Amino acid sequence: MKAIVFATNNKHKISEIQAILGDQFSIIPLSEIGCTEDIPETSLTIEGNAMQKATYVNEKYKVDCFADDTGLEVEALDGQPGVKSARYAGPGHDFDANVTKLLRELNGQLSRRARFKTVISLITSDNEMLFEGIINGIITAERRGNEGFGYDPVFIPDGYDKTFAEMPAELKNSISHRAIATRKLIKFLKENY
Ligand code: ITT
Repeated sequence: MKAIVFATNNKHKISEIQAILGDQFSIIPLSEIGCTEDIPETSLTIEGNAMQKATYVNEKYKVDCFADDTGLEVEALDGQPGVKSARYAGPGHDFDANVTKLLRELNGQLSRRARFKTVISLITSDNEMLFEGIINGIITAERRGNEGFGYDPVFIPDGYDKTFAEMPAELKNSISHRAIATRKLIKFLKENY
């Protein structure tokens, strides 16, 4: 089976993307190439951060790799937290504090519409590519469910009545922002890698 480095420190992303890749490609984690440091994410856009993470690993470790940058864009908050989704409530990547802040900011707002956007950047010796996945939905008033991670307990995708955290992982992994972007990555890798 072909293998490629996934430039992430987020274990949830690794298990979701490996589940979507199935037995077509396997992921080499950063620990296996000796990359244990925090990768800089200083861009003002999701696309820029995805490319920054993949470029960092490609240049420093001389490996083909891909990275995922994801943001939750909330209509009533002018697209926030967006590119700052991981650090919305402050540095430290605290999922729970981020969700608490989001629910507080949305208190009393008329629109609860939001979307998840994932951009996957791929860098190989022959190509630099971006693949996007977007899913629209609404933010609930309270947390619901224990599956998934991050903002999953408060996001209901359009066409469903459960949050991502109330769904079995197989369902989230078949419809999510990350699933849409990953399927585009798989198609490209199958044809070009
Ligand atoms: P990397 O090492 O890949 O950068 P990260 O956790 O810092 O991992 P991001 O910069 O892409 O990831 O930050 C996005 C944040 O948005 C992440 O910390 C989660 O809180 C949230 N998030 C990302 N994907 C999500 C998903 O599928 N469901 C719910 N929340 C998600």
